[in-house]
Amino acid sequence: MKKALILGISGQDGSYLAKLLISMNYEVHGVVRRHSISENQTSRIDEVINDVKLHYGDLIDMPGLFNIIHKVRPDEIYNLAAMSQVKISSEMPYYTLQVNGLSVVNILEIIKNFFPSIKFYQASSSEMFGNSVDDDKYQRLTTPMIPVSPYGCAKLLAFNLVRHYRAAYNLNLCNGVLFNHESPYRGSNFVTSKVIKTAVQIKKGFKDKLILGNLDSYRDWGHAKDYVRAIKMIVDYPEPKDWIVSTGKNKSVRDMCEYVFRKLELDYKKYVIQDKKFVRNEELKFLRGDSSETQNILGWKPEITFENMMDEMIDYWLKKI
Ligand code: NAP
Ligand code: F7E
Repeated sequence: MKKALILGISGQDGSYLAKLLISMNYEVHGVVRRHSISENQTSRIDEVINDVKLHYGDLIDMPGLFNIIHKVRPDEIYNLAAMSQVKISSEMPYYTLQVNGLSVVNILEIIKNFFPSIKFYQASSSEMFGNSVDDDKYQRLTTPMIPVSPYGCAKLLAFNLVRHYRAAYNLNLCNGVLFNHESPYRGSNFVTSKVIKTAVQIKKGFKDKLILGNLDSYRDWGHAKDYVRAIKMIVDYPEPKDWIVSTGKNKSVRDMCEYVFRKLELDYKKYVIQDKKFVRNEELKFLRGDSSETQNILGWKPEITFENMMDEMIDYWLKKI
């Protein structure tokens, strides 16, 4: 039985990945942080709680991580843990750099010095590109990476560390550069969940407006379930390297609002207002990834459409509220 250690198992992607690995007969271990409300530690993994082994830890606690890795002896480590909200990263830049960037060197040092056979996956992000776009209006691995947030800067540090340790020490390390991906488990301070949750509250009469920031930024939105399938295929590929995971299609925040409100038989123009409180200091305006190499070599392709994903999230919030 292979063993996997998921850092960030309680997050959106961690919970989908845990389910996938359990279905593949893995012994799944995960690191959770201590919360004062203990239910919050595991609310997204309640369904599989008896099938995973949890360990308390934190990415910035290197001795703690060493002890977990030493005890578990995983075949694979998936680093999905991060302070993952881009706007909040401007409010806590130092912490974001520590968790999302510097902590990765701790894990890489542990692997290099003690467990060099471990396969390591790093959750890299399209936020690393900033506003760079190729002439054909796609981002790919060769597109310059000029991040526009502390989050993006930290992810770029980790991305480069992984690339460097792989080349310098011949380790089995890979980066998945994933574009935005959503699901019913998406935190409600990310724009898709925020829009859907608030639109449902408006529909049910609990709210009368939705306050947003920039409506004209474009995102390449896929489904987390499809993207964790790609993560596993990346780790299983015999040669460790870096990959783009995206749908290749994008929409504006405005298009997304229009779709969600229309589905609920509402006109978004009557409810959506803008406030600079939600506008970013430096906006990333346009993301659309070229994942053709990933699709051609790994045989991965996204299966869930944007519309099906939105409908699933709308149903989820209609039942929850
Ligand atoms: P998420 O829902 O915010 O989950 C993040 C996970 O990291 C949570 O389990 C969180 O634990 C944990 N975490 C945060 N700080 C930690 C720390 N200091 N020590 C240990 N664990 C910590 O994020 P996600 O959407 O699943 O994304 C997974 C990864 O992919 C992240 O690294 C994210 O930056 C990256 N990524 C995401 C996207 C996307 O669109 N979703 C795209 C590209 C890259 P708590 O529950 O305790 O907070
Ligand atoms: O914003 C705009 C906002 O917070 C999307 C993370 O998973 O993907 C995610 O980062 C867009 C931005 O995601 C609001 O300005 C407008 O243009 O849902 P988001 P993100 O910043 O793209 C990347 C790939 C990651 O790696 C990250 O971890 O929506 N927007 N009004 C708003 N966004 C939010 N959150 N709230 C608003 O009110």
